[in-house]
Amino acid sequence: MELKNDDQNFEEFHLDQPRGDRKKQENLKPEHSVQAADPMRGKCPPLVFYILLGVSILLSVVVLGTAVILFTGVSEKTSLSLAEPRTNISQLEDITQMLSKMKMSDTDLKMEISQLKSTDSELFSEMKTSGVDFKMELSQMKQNVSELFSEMKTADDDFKMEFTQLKRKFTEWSAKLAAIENKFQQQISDLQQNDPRCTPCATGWRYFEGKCYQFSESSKNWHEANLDCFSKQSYLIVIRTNQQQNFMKATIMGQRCWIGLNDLTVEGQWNWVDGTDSKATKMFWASGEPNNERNNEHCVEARFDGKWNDAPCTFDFRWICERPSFPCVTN
Ligand SMILES: [Ca+2]
Ligand SMILES: [Ca+2]
Repeated sequence: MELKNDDQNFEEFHLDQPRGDRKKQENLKPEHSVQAADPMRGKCPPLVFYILLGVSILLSVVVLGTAVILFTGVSEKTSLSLAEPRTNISQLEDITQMLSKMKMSDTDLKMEISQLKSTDSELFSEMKTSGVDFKMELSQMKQNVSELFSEMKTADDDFKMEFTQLKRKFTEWSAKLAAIENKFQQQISDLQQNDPRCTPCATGWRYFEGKCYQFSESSKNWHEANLDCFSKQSYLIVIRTNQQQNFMKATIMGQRCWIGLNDLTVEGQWNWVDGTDSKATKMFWASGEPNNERNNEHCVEARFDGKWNDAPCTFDFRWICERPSFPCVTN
């Protein structure tokens, strides 16, 4: 009751006061009244205020930080979203430039390929032309060589034929000459056989059964030996009897000598140089002879043992010349 009264008095007091005074009074009233009612109430308001203020500041900081973060995120997103188109445009421009360069390179490449094709075609054409020319030249050369070989073969055949004919004629003439000389010498011998001044053979010749023989001191081929005998009015020895064969064998004393037998005219057909028929005389061939080895043995030699062997006419042997004896030759 006392409080109520005090309030009422207080109200009355304020009603009686001017407004300005009343505010002063109002401001002063709680202090005085609280202090008067509860001495602890004067200390609480500042603490709450500070707490509230701190909370408010904290909230403000949180809100502000959140806003800043959100704003930053949005800004970044915005900046990124703005930068992407620029990057894409730049990349697109780069791709466009690359495509343009590739197109130019492709055009250049096509031109080079075209030039290469043209060059290749020209080169192939030139090679083809050269190949045709070369084939023609080669064909012409082959033909020339073939003609040359043909001419050489013809010339060789003609030469061989002429040589064979000459040899045959030579042999025939040799035989005829020897036969004539033999006959002539025989006639002389018959006319002068009783002359005591005569000797059968000239100096250097050996007499045997009506014939004179000379043995060479050197070696020559068959044709040279045959010519040597002709130059001495004689011929290569003609062996007609066993006695002549033994005389020849004993005289040569193991040396190989040409005799006047050959098959130069016809292979296998043996002829004596004086025309004596070989079929009418005895032959003294060595065992296995004549064998015409390598188809090149056409002249006959007397071997070391006196047996006969057909041999190449180009071999060099000694030789024996034969001629009829001269009953009336004076030394
Ligand atoms: Ca022969
Ligand atoms: Ca032989």
